[in-house]
Amino acid sequence: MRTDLPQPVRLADYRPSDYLIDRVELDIRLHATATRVQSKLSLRPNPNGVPGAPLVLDGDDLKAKYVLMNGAQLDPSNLFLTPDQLRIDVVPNEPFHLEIETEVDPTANTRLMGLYRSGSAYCTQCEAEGFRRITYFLDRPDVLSVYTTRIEADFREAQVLLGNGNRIESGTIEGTGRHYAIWHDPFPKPSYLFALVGGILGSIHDRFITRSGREVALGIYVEPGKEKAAAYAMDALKRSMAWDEEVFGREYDLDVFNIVAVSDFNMGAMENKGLNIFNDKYVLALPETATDTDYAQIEAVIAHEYFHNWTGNRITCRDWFQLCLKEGLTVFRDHEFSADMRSRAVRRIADVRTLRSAQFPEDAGPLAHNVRPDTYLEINNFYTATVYEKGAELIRMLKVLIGDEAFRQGMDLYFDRHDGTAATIEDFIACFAETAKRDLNQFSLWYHQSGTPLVQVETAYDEQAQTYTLDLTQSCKPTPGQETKQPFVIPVAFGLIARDGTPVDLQSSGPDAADEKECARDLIELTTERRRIVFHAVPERPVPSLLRGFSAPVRLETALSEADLLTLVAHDSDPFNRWQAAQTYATRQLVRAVEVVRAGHKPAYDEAFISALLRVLDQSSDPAFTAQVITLPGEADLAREIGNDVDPAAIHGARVALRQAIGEGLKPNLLKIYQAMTSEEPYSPDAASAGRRSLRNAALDLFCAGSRDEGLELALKQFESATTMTDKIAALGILTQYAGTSREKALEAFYATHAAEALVIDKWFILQATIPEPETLNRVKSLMQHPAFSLHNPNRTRSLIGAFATGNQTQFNAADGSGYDFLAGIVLELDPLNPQVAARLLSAFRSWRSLETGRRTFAEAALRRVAGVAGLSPDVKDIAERSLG
Ligand code: B3K
Ligand code: ZN
Repeated sequence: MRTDLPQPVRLADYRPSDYLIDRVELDIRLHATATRVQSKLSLRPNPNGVPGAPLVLDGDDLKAKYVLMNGAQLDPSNLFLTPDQLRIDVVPNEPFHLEIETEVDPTANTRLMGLYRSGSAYCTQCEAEGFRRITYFLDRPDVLSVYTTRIEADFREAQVLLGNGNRIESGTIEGTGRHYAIWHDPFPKPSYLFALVGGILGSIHDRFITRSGREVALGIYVEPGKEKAAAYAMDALKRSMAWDEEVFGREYDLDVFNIVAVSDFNMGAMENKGLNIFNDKYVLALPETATDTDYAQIEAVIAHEYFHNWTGNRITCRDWFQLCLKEGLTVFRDHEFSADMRSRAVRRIADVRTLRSAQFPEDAGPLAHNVRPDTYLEINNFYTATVYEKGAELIRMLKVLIGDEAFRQGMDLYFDRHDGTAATIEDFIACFAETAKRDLNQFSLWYHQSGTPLVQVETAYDEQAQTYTLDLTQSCKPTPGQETKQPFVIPVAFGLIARDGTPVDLQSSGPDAADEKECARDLIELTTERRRIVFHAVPERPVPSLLRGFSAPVRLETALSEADLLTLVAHDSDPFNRWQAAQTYATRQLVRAVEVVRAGHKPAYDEAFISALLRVLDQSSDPAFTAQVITLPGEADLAREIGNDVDPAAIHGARVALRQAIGEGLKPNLLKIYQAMTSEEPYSPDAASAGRRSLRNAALDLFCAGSRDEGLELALKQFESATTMTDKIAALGILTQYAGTSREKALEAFYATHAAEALVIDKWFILQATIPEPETLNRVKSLMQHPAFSLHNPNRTRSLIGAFATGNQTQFNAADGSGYDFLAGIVLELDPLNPQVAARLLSAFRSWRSLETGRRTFAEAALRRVAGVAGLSPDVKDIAERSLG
């Protein structure tokens, strides 16, 4: 436990390390409670550092056995050792060696950082600052070293021994029952990419021939008996490797690429060089245990970690402020990969949904921060949707602004110029400024200013002059530490649509000279606070389609009429905006309905919207897309839209009523779609088949909302006969939303069938935690006592507690504050065990200021209760204090 108060780290204070470590030789003898780590370091003074500076190595909770410099003991007056630091004041001004032995206890490591155990296996997690929990080191990303790692273990405990790079030797140690393997990674890397695994594991193997003809041996290691469930991950890996060669010209560089799936993992996965370690949720999939969404996520996470080999590993970050350099870019790359593997339009909609639900609230609340932060107390709290998802949007925007060709050239230049180094965002942007021959200073503001810009658009049609005018304005609310902002460069992709639904030819509509460039590219660059664009020779008032493809991460406000929105739903050539127009329409109705519900009345819904949905259903040619269109904005989306004085119960009531109206209005059509989308074919996880299942289940869900008894009967039938987890969990999800004996029976039956599959039981936890009824809190509390639950396991904790806090708007935000109290209590209980997961849970309070007064008061009290506890981890303390602001 750290006793010192955490000090803020500032980007402005960055200094190169005074020392560099060229080579690291590790000898790690695995033992359940007393693992010995011998580390031999080849150091030298950094020519860019301060000559004669003391050598300060980072540690975290370490026990040192001995320290030798150039083979000799150090004078005790020259060596300062604590669990958190090793300092040598007088250091030779030439290359030298340091040998350190530490002892660590992987079994007692509940934080899952450093060396720990997942089940009986040994594994590591070093990003961001976990390597210092294994040995003393210059644990910072700009110190790159070549590692050789010898791993030794009892053969009965760990038959498989894996490390970074290529295996160069292995053998047994006579008469001891122990064996060893030596791994060598020729690519210099920062310590956060170090990894090892030891355990009894099953595996599947394959190979990939790179485009230059090199053979790479691929292995995926899983719990014995689960090998079959790794086949899809292997397939996704090979497709990722081929895609990165084809689209980014990036080839894999080692002879082996291994992935290990473990059950205890703080996040999704980790891109350690040549040895990715994964949360098994993102590896294991069989049709009867994983949903289509699981398959899509596995594909995306496998790709993401693989893509890090170039964006993250070959070129790493100079310091942790540059996190988005590898994360935003790699998310962008995995989004592009998924778009190429599946339907681009449907992926874009899904990615924007995620951005809006995870990142927009961050940007609108007390935890708002820059995509590239300039200060942090605990870096683990900055692995956020802002760094990842908004970071990815900035790359996408850059590509829109400079065009595909200059973008690809800029990427090539970046890879050439910075390979083997630790780079910054400035280094990255400079490459594109060069290839696009364009000043990107204003674009860089996106990295330095937090908050979601608001773009407001007014339109005017002058029939006499036959002109059409767009007036665009941008603004951005203050965020913590940033009262005012400079205007952003905002690319607004657009088109105009005539009333008959045909696109208006922008070239021939004779734009003002100043706007010609915009019309040629179908792109308005909004670089100032206001901008006016006038189109000439426009024979009738058109409907504008703005921000096509969600060309910038902004909020858009237009004064489009309901009729305009319906024109877009029916005719926009941009599928994203067709979907968006339907969402906007539904959002407007729902926001109005919330007021009606709050006033104690029953809201009415307009028939035009329901008829528009009917046309979408009837003309459905892409089921996955149609499913997105008929899925209403969620309760959290509406809360975000409303923005202040939020009453989650009224939002829920309004949404239930609209769903009911749609279900009733479209009853025969929904049933028809449900039947048409039923398939007898054997399961395939491909996008088209998954799309049919998603439309079928979305239709069933709405059907139930309108015709409860008939719907529940269908759902029960589907639940009982389903052969895929997608259909089974969708049916159970519907049954769970309606109180009654069929719910409890179905939940019991589901548990009985899947009790042995922890990842499936997670789904069972999620469904129960998100029931929008007052009894749910008690249900969650008693599920915490269930033998399948453990606060020690992050997946279980996220499924039960996390789902309650972020997926159950009415009950987490119960008017009596009980949900807030509960979460505060859990965070305090979890903090000593696993501060990273505890801090993540606590961030569920991030929108507390937008609640109505009663709830706001309770939420604030719960946050204060947490903040007031002595001995909090830096992780939880940081989130609690920033949330209170
Ligand atoms: N780079 C890791 C995240 C590490 C999180 C440390 N708290 C996974 C990823 O983004 O690929
Ligand atoms: Zn990543």
